[in-house]
Amino acid sequence: MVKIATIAGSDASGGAGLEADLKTFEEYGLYGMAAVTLVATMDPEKNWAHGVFPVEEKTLKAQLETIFKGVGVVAAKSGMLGTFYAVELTRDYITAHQVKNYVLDPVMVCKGNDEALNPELNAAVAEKLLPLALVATPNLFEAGQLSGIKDITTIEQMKEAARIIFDKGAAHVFIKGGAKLPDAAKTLKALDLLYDGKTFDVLESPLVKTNWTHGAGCTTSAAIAAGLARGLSVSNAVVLAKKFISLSLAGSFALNQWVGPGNPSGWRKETLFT
Ligand code: PXL
Repeated sequence: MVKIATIAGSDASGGAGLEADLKTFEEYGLYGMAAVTLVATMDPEKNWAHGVFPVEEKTLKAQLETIFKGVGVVAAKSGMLGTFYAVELTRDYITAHQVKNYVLDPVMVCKGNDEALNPELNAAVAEKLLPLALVATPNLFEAGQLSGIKDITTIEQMKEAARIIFDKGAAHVFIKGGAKLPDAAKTLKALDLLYDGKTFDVLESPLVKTNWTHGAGCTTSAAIAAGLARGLSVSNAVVLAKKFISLSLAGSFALNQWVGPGNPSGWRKETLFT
C-alpha cells in the first residue's frame, strides 16, 4: 500500500478536515494516516456555531513521530493547523523527512464560520510552509489574504495572486475559484487556476449546482495529494482532483438545515450494496 498522511483538524460533522482527507485517500486506494491538530465542533443549539479545540503540542508531536518517523509517507497534506506550534511542527517534520509531495491547503476559516481571522498565524503559514509546498491550494479568500489582493473577482486577479503566492515559495499554486468567481455563475463553469511559475492554466469543469459544498476545499487538496502519491504529475493530479470533486459534489446531500458535504465515493458507478 502507498502511504499518505494528513496533518489537519478533525471535523466532528465528518464532511471536512481530516475526515474528508481520509475518505478521499481511501477512494484513491491509498493507506491514509492522520495527525490531528485540533477538533472542530458545531453547536446545534447555537445555529451550528463552530468551536475549535486545539490538540496539545506534545500530542501533535507524538502523532507526527508515529507517522513520519515510524512509518513514512509518499505524500502529505496539511489543512487547518490552528496554532503556531502546529505550523512549526509541520515545517519540522515535512523538512526532516524530506516530503517532496507536500500539498499545503492554507485553511483560514471554515465555511459559515464567523471566527476572527488570525493574521499572524496566516503569516506564519505563508512564511514557514509555502516554501515547502509542491502545491499550495488556497481558495479565493485565502489567495486574497496570502497575496494582499483582498477581493479577487476576476481571472486576471487570480493570476496576479498566483504569481505573488508563487514568489513566496510554493512550487505550484492552485487557486480554487470553483463556483465563487462571478464568471463561474455566468459561464456555468467551475473555474480554477494552476500556475507553475511559467504558465497559467485556467481549468474549467461543468458547474455542479448544489448548496452542499462543505469540505469541498479539503477534498480537492486531499485528492491532489493522493494523485501525487499515486505517481501523477502535478498537472495530472490537479485535473483528476477536479473530476473527483465534481463527482463528489454531484452526490452532495444535507446533513441538517445548516450543512451538507459532498460524497467522496460519488465517482463509483456501482456500490457494494445495491
Ligand atoms: O472546510 C474547512 C475546514 C477544515 N478543517 C476543519 C474544518 C473545516 C470546516 O468546517 O472543520 C477541521
